[in-house]
Amino acid sequence: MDGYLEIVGIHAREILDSRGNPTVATQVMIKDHGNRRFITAEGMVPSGASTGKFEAVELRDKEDRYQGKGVQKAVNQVNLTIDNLLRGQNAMCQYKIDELMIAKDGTTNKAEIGANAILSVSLGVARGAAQALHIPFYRYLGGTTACTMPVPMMNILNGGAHAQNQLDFQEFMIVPVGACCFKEALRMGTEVYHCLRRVLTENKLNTAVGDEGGFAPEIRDAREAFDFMDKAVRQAGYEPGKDICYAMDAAASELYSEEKRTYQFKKAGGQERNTKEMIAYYAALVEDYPLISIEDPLDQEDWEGWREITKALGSKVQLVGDDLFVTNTKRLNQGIHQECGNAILIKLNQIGTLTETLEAIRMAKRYGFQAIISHRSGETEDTTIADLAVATNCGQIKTGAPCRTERVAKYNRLLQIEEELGREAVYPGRKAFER
Ligand code: 2PG
Ligand code: MG
Repeated sequence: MDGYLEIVGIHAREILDSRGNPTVATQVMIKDHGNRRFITAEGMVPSGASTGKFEAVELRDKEDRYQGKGVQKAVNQVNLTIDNLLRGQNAMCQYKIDELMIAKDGTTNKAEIGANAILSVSLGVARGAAQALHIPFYRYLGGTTACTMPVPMMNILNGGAHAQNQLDFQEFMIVPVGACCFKEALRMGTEVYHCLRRVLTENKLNTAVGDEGGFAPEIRDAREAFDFMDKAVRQAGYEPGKDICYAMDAAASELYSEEKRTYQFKKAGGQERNTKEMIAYYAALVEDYPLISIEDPLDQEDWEGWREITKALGSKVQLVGDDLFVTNTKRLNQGIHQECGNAILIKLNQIGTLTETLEAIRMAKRYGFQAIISHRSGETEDTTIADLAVATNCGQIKTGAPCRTERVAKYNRLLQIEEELGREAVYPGRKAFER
């Protein structure tokens, strides 16, 4: 039994995420036979607000408690079904463990056991194995080649479903491509963030923050957002386009009306744009600002529109499928073959297991797509995505503003990893966006 990391117990509980909504945390107990000791590790699951239609199912109780958002059913699935299923398994066999859970669930979207239940176990098992082997989590996941620090895409202006303002687009991010290392990138981004607060205050705008820590002022348009960002970047002593570039998440599925086949800018007053007009709008933004990445520019079912925008802008800008691909290799495969987008957003809970997440990243890389590791708008103190970004050498991470502990926890973990890697650490800067 030497070297066998036996799963001896799995226990989940209902905890709260950063929005005060229930989510699942699972502790996995492992018996390390070689060293005759027990290890406990935990996996926590995040939760989205602008969720894609094709994401794996997040099991919610839909009962009175917590306004229907309780996750007691998912907790019970872990404590009864999965505990029973996985006891005795070797925690180092991640693939097998994830396969067993997928098979037990039996649906294509994890609707039976719940992706939240399954993911909490998948992560807890992996973390436990890494702990037992005394190696950092990024090393366990990525092996000896894990050395690339991700370029952070820091969401400093929030709109859409993440804020109660009049901004329809969801996220405006700064990307410190000119930094020499992650630590400097974080400093630069954070300095800009503080300057932005000052710029907004000077303009008598609110500096309360949205779900991902970015400010949520009463602005209405992407151009207004980028103009304020330009000011903040310069005030911090940097040059837009050289030191700091921009990224946005339009989260356009949230704006799309299937009935009218147009995108509706309701928060800002009701303007409508069709697919062609949307593409022209983005093209003009790319001309006028150092915008290097646009996520979900179009609806999750508008494959034709995605083809068009990729043809029009794909050589100039990173086009990221979030709701379009939902970290799902089937959808990614379709996108690759139909030439829709050139990058995929990676969210563990969109698909529900570590194994499938790693498969999606591998597929993206094989076909020259970028992969961006991402948080959800509802987060916990779990820092798995920081390790995942380094492990996979993806080169990009999206984990919010340098504000709110559930966001900052990921940045702080990356600081720790960079220090640990020492001279081995690589910060790709602008190279992370090359295709
Ligand atoms: C997104 C995410 C994270 P949510 O759309 O990319 O920023 O938001 O978790 O609400 O889907
Ligand atoms: Mg998104």
